Amino acid sequence: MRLSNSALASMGAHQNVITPQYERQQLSPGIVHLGLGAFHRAHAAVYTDGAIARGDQRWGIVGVSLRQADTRDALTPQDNLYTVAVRDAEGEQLHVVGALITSLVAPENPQAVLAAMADARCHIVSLTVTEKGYCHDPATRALRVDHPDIVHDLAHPDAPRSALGFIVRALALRRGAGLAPFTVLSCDNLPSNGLTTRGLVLAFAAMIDSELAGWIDQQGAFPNSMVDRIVPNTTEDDRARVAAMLGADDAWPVMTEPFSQWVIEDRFAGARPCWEEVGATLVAEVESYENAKLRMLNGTHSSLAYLGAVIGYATVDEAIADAGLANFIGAMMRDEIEPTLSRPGLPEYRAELLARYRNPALKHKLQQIAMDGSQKLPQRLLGTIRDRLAAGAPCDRLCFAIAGWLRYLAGSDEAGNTYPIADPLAEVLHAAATSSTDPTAQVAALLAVRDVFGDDLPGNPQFVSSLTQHLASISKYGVAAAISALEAK
Ligand code: CS2
Repeated sequence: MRLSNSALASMGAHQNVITPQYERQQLSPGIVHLGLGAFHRAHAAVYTDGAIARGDQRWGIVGVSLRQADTRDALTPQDNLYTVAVRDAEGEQLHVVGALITSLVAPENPQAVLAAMADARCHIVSLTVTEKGYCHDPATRALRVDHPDIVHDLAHPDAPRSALGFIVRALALRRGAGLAPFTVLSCDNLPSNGLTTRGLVLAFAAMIDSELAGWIDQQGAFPNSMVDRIVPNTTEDDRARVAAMLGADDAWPVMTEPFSQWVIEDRFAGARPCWEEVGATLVAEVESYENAKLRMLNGTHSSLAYLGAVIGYATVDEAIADAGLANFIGAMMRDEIEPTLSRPGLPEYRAELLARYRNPALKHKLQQIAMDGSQKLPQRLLGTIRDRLAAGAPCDRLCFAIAGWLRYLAGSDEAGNTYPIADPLAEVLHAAATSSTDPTAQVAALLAVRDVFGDDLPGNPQFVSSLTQHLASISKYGVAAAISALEAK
């Protein structure tokens, strides 16, 4: 039996399975979400499902995949129902989410996406399109006017490909129809994600119509938000286990941890769900939360991913079980990241992160986190390094992690097993890691990628020499011994 509305109706109450207790047919399309991946389905959609369950039917989600048809193909035959499996050492809880009402595939029918966004009932367009989906330069956060999707969307504004193209065209349609703009809610791991999105939308709109840009500037809303939940890719084993527990086949359940956090700046252009009643935090200022999360969680996640993968570990829990790596990551947070942050409770946050990494049920692949380093490292590690350098404070572990990335980019681990580098800049990065065996030359080649390092870091002698020394040590002794040497200093 396949998961569906009728299957749900015939399923008895199960322990450990929560199902929608509301009339799905009554939902109206209040949110259009761009980027219908596992993260959205395990995070914001769960909060929205909770808000709907409290009686507000305005918040059905129209999910949009900007590239592939696979999510739509999996979910449409099951009435857009799907399961969130929450797992840890204690066990597993299933939550069947009913908030998604339609799944669209943008390249097949951009008009349908624009129509949903321009619908008077739509108040919010949210996004999880990953860092590279913003078509910006990661070091400066400026719009890349030479990005192929941006070039395309400027030439064909009525059949866009990029998230920015869809947002600007839909806002133009709303303005033409005398409607208010929707709120644009970025849920990606970018610093000041709302402000960054606003800058990019305005830059793109100004290239099409300056009056439109002025209207968006005046009436639009782009709240910042901090999102946090670990969501590994779903495997065939996960599908089989969920089917057995649920008593119905779900073609694409999503896996996650018990922890979930969403901090949202309360600045909306129109209505919004009462997410604060179901666990989200609505506040006046989000940047300090975002910075702490990006630097503490994502910064150490990426460090673990590169260093752990080079050693030969497959998952986060395997890597953090290595005492040398765990101590290194803990000390990196305590001594080098926390002093750059202004939030209270950082030692407790650190302990909580290490405990989340140890979750043995998630099997979160290091290679999943390792992808797109060029888009991630500026906000995860390089900003922290800049702050430490400016304060004249040590940042050896942070630099060591960057050296670990460079070693990772060679494309094989210390046992000689190869893996592909998934990154929009993969070619130039792999070339930098392999063009020479001399660490000084490798570092120079990597730092030439100004999109990542900007113009300042490549000219900073302390940064360059620390990176070079650590790469030399990793190349000569291996990651584990190089960490021991560093910590013995
Ligand atoms: C991870 C994040 O894949 C990655 O780059 O660091 O997806 C991380 O799991 C989430 O941001 C946790 O909130």
